[in-house]
Amino acid sequence: MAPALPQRAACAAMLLIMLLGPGTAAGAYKPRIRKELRSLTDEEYRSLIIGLSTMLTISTEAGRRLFGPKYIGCGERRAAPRVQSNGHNGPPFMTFHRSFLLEMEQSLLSVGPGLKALPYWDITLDNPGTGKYFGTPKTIFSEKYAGQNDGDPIVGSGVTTGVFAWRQVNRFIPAQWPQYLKVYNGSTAGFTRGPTNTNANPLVTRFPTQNLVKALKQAADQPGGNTSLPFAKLPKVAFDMDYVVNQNGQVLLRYPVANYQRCLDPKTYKTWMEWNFCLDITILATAPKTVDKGKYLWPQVGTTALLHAAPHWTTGGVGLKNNSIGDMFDVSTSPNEPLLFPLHHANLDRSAMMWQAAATKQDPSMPFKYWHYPASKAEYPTANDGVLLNDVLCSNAPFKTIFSSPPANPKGYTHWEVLYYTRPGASPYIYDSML
Ligand SMILES: [Cu+2]
Repeated sequence: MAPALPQRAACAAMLLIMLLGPGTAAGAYKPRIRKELRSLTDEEYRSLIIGLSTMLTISTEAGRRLFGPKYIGCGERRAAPRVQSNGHNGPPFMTFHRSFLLEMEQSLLSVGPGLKALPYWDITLDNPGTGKYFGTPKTIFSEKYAGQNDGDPIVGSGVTTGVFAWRQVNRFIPAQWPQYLKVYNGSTAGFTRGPTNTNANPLVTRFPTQNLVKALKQAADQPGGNTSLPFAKLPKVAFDMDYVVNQNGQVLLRYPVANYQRCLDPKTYKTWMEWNFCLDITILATAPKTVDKGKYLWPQVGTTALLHAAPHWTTGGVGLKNNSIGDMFDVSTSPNEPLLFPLHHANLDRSAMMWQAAATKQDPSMPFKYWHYPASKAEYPTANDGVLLNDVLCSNAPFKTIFSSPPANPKGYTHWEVLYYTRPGASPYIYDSML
């Protein structure tokens, strides 16, 4: 299919920039450098927490008067309406999260200029046994950072440790969300959680990871797997969970460096979707029939495709009854975990950016092909509405201000624009591991 006109113009501009070099076309190229959480200076970390706390308490309107037009309060920052607008389960996973994080980063920087860029959380540094910070005061599961991996059983697995200890999830107030009511009405328990999440704990919740292991084993023991779990339909996934049990009897999922690195190889994972399949087991489960799903699971490292899921699962967990799930496990509203959510997804974006850079080095025409991001249903038959290359990203709650140029379509940026504006050599930010 011929690209849409704005896309052709963008291709021409991209060609010019590649020929001249980014520095020649638009002045010296100085992207923000995103660092690992534990590499932040004390001042940067303080600014991050002040920024997050401010965004959780001050509305967009009030915040813009104080901090300028890039500020965004938690009401708009929450993912739910956007998730209902197709930010998951297919090609848009990373264009959505990249945009979401960029919007958040710009807001954080406007609140706390001591922060230079959004940090990321490298889960492999906390990997039980081999992670550099595992068992040290610098582990993310410490008082300084996110608190314990499992919540406190005395308060129904609520989070009572870490920098955001005792934080409450907002109740859903329809009058606060008039523009989104068609797609989002809060949880059945009346909180800003996913529509089917019955968790009634007002505290941010982290159910024990051992519940999850139990639930997955039960699913695996059922004939044909548990059909309510999309990933359980995948061959041999249900379930070779890779975990250890610590001296307190807590289950900790493992995610070693080799798994993270595997997804970066453009020789094995040649296209945008192949990288996605490596990263995310749910995307793999919803892939078209023609995709050889086993390629991404076996005989390779079985849990590679849990790079997205593992931190959600181990910190969110499940309640084992009535579809009650922990906040980080809730696909609609996991930003209720103010530190873990953005930093984990920045780590996924880091993988995407490194893969894109490696794929471009191998084949310099990749940016012109948008890394083979699907542009039509013929290319990706299981695509939902709004997720193809030229579609407006999250049309129910679109992104309109994340780049310095306005969107070509006044309704909001499209997936190709996100890929275009964040391409190697032009993105407003990169990661320290790319230097
Ligand atoms: Cu996620």
